[in-house]
Amino acid sequence: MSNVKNLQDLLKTKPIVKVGGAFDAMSAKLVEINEFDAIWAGSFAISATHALPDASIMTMTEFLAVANNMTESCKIPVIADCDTGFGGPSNVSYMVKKYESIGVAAISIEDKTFPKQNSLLKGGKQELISQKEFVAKIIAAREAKQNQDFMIIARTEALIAEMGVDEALKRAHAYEDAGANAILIHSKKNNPDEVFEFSDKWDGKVPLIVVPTSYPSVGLDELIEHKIKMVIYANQSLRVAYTAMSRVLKEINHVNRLTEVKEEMTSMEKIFDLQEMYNIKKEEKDIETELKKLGYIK
Ligand code: SPV
Ligand code: MG
Repeated sequence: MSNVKNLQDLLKTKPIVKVGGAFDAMSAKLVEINEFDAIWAGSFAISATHALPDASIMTMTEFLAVANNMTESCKIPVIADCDTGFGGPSNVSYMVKKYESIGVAAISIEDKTFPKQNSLLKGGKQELISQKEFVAKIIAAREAKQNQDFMIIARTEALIAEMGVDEALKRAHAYEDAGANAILIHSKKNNPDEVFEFSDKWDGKVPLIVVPTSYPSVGLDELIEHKIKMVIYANQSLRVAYTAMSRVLKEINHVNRLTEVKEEMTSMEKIFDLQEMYNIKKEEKDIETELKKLGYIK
């Protein structure tokens, strides 16, 4: 089954679809190994791993290459965070073709101005383009996709821009009418109240998605109760990688010998498994057998 179909089926059959954030092929594989339903290729985490701001600095081609590494190494669906769509409707059209061709199951675009700044940045610039301009981008995305199951996620930043729940609902309805297959409603509040006000009033047909980074005490049960169909744990893997790496590097730099390091480290065996190192050994054996058959090796 294609991943595109797979994601749609998960949304239909599961009470809530759980998506883990990743920033490269290894973190994406860890999301898969730890049994999430799908992978979020987030612009914040990917920018951070390039030591760059999450502010439309990296190009589409750079983000695409990271997503491609994920789709090549994982079986579960990849959802690509495509920020504002890298320009106007024509850019969105080109972007959808590119992302669909590498096997991504869904793209997410948001209704902010380009260049955007991370939604949770203190004092960040959070300005929206007009509803009409964003509807034009969704139409372009809808027209560009080849597989009807490929998902266009429309993310409204109306709450992030402090424009209120009514504006968010008005935009979400317009985005659904234009062809969006899901709505991502984002919030920077430290409680889920405005998100739940939105979801309780939502009477559209397409599923709702949330990213509870700023309100982490919300329960999965509460999300389900309030009609949320997908939850994205966008950046926790990145943040724990930062903590673990900093901790062990600090220790290594202060010890005389490596055995003094207390930090728990993954064995090389586990990494060999992840990178399928033993496939190389098997391939070598197969080639050797062939070479023997052909008389090159006695
Ligand atoms: C991301 O993970 O890149 C997101 C979510 O877009 S947020 O960082 O909250 O904007
Ligand atoms: Mg992002």
